[in-house]
Order: sequence, then structure tokens, then C-alpha cells
Amino acid sequence: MRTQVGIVGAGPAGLMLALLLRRAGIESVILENRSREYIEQRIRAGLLEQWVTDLLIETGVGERMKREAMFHGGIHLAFAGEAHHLDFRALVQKGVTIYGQQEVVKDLVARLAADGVPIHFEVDDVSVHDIETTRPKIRFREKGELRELDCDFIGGCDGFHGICRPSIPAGVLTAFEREYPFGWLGILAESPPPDDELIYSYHDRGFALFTMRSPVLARLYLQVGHDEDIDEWPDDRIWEELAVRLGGVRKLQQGRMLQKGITPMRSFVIEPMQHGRLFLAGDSAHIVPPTGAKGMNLAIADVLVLSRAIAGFYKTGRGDALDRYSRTCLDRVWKAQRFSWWMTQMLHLFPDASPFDQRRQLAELAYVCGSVAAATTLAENYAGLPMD
Ligand code: RFL
Ligand code: PHB
Repeated sequence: MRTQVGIVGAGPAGLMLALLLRRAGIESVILENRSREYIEQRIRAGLLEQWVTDLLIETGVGERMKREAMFHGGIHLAFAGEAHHLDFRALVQKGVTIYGQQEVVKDLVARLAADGVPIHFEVDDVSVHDIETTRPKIRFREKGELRELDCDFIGGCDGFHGICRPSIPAGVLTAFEREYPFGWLGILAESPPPDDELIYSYHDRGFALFTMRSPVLARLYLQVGHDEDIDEWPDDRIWEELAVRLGGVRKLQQGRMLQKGITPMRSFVIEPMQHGRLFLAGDSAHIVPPTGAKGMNLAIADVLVLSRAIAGFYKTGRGDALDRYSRTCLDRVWKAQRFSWWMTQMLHLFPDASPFDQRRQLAELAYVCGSVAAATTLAENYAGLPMD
């Protein structure tokens, strides 16, 4: 088998990379170790920055989103028994879109299938070879048979636990990491969300986030200990804790829980994001804590940069944009890391927090909600820094 760009992973990064390449007239093949049903059902992120919404529309995969998504002009920060609205449209003339990651994935898979871009699902033993040459290869097993894909470039879009990052020789990459002493317990419930927009709630029992997937489907999160077992959280306990941490600013309606799980929180970046002809994009190169809602948006930003660099190479024969790939992406990645860390430290209860720390957090929240300058900084980062 041969193609121009071999892509490992059919998450938002891999799928969007294939679509952007296809629009530039460049061939690719995607290899994914899970089934199509699995990746289309996996519940993860839910918030798109303004420019990502625009990009999905521009690239022809925004039709269902335009009909079904929820377009928000701001968020609420709740603390000390009150909810404060930050009006992004007034502050930065941008909004955000609530549309589940699995819906973006479904729309991209459908479009790529219609365009005839090959996606090989349920492949095993994927490995990358000869990445330091101009003819890298991907080996994999499909229905028991060993296969090899020759390519010009490899997109390593296989997430945090993938095989691409570990394939880069020892000593090339530097990792920057921070673990947090808590995780998020997330539920999806058949209940109306407590507000039309998201509520980020600071509470002395810990952080809670009230988001949604539709007007009748709430996505709710609780800060929990990083080693907590989901079995310690029966449904009643989750509802009680959510109601307490909402702090009386809105009414919480219960409903059938469709899904629940605990996700650990970490900040992680590797530098550089490329080696030879292997380019890492999305979670394979960086993880952000979800408080800033940046994970999926960063994945899309990386592949926009990568697709442009690859298109430039085929058009001009010059590799300078490819050589700059990592530096270009890392500039945005570190700004998103900083913002995600800042939101996380402002809103969560740290196990070793002193009364001084808690007063400082409350002062920071009051400052953000009371100062146009501070609110604008949050809005600018949350709705998405400019892409170009
Ligand atoms: P993905 O989505 O993880 O996709 C990687 C794809 O690669 C496949 N894969 C392989 N394929 C072939 N061979 C191998 N050896 C492979 N190893 C892995 C995987 O099956 C998968 O299909 O990475 P991508 O495309 O970079 O996209 C990034 C986003 O998914 C991610 O940043 C966000 O979802 C992060 N995230 C969240 N972000 C938010 O903003 N809000 C959230 O609520 C939120 N929840 C989450 C999350 C990430 C989670 N993970 C990664 C554990 C919840 C979870 C559980
Ligand atoms: C979500 O809708 O799942 C979501 C929204 C905002 C976040 C994190 C998750 O910060």
C-alpha cells in the first residue's frame, strides 16, 4: 500500500487532518485500532472555540452542527452564593459552540467515507518505521494479515496512549508535566441543564461544572480525589454533591444517568512535536486539564498548521513550514496550557489549600467578574486566541 500521508488515529486530530489534506488535493490513509461504533460513541470534550466552529463550516462538515449545536455568548462563574455572567460577545465579539466531540467525529467520518478517504478500523499492532528517512512506513495487522503502508509523511494522531510518541528515539523529546491532586467525575444525564449557558462553580467542597449536550441532556462534573473509585459514588451521592456545589444559584433537576466516569487531570507537553517525517498532533503531543475546554480545539489547531505545511511542501518542494511545525504549534499549546492551568488553580480546591489560598481564589474570581480588563482576558482565551 502507498499513500502521501499515513495517519495513525481517527480522533478529531487524525480525521480533521485527512479532511484538510483532501481539500488540498493530498491523499491520506487513516489507521485506527478501535471500531467505528466505538469512536463515534466515546464521550469526551464538548466545547468548540469560535474559529473551530467557523472551520467546520468552511470545510463542509458544519451542516448538522449548525442545526443541532448550541451557540453560547458567554459563561457563568459562580462563587460565594452568586452567579456572575461573562458576556463574551460584548467583550471579544466571539462565542463558543456546544457540540459533543463524538458528533464532530461522526460528521468527519461520514464526510471522509463519502469522499472515499480510506479509514481502516480495528487494525492491530500498528508500528512506525524509517521515520528519519524520506520513505517512512507504517506496519499493522488487519484481519490477521500483516500489512505495510509506505508514505511521505506520518501524522501521529493516536492520542496520549498511542504508539507514535514512544517511537521517537530516546533523548530527542523533552517532556513537561504537571499532575493534579484531583480528577473530574463526569455524568451525562437526561435532565435540563440548570442554565442556558455553562456554570463554573467554585465551592469550599470542591469545583463543579454544569454543562450540556442539548436542552434536555446535562453534562455535569464534580472535582473528586485523583484516586477515587466510581463505585464510591452512587447516583444519589452525585446528585446531592452537585446540588450543594451549585450553591443555590440555580435549581438542579435530576434525571436518568446515561453515563458516568472519572478522568484524571494532567498538564503535559513534549518538545519538539516532530522527528524526521513523523509529526505528532493533538493529545499525542500534549494534554491539558479540561477546565479551559481546550483539548479538542488544540488538536484541530495542530492539524491545521500541519496540513498547511504539508500542502506547502507538495506545492513548492520546500520544507521550511514543516521544519517550523513544532515551533508554530507550541506557541499556541503553551498559551492554552497556561490558560487551562490558570482556570484550574482558580476554581479547584487543593488538598493543601490554606485559608489564605481560598481568600486569594475568591479575590481572583471577584476581580475577573468585576473588571472589564480581567474578564476580557478570560473571554479572549476561552473563545479562542486568533489562529493566524
Ligand atoms: P484522541 O481523541 O484520543 O484520538 C486518538 C485516536 O487514536 C486511536 N489510537 C490508535 N490507533 C491506531 N493504533 C494505535 N496504537 C492507537 N492508539 C490510539 C484512538 O483509539 C483514538 O481514536 O486524540 P486527538 O484526536 O488528539 O483529540 C484530542 C481530544 O480527544 C482530547 O483533547 C479531548 O477529548 C480531551 N478531553 C476532554 N477535553 C475537554 O475539553 N473536555 C472534556 O470533557 C474532556 N473529556 C477528554 C475527556 C479526554 C479523555 N481521555 C483522552 C482519556 C475525557 C477523556 C476520557
Ligand atoms: C463539556 O461540555 O464537556 C465541557 C465544557 C467545558 C469544559 C469542559 C467540558 O471546560
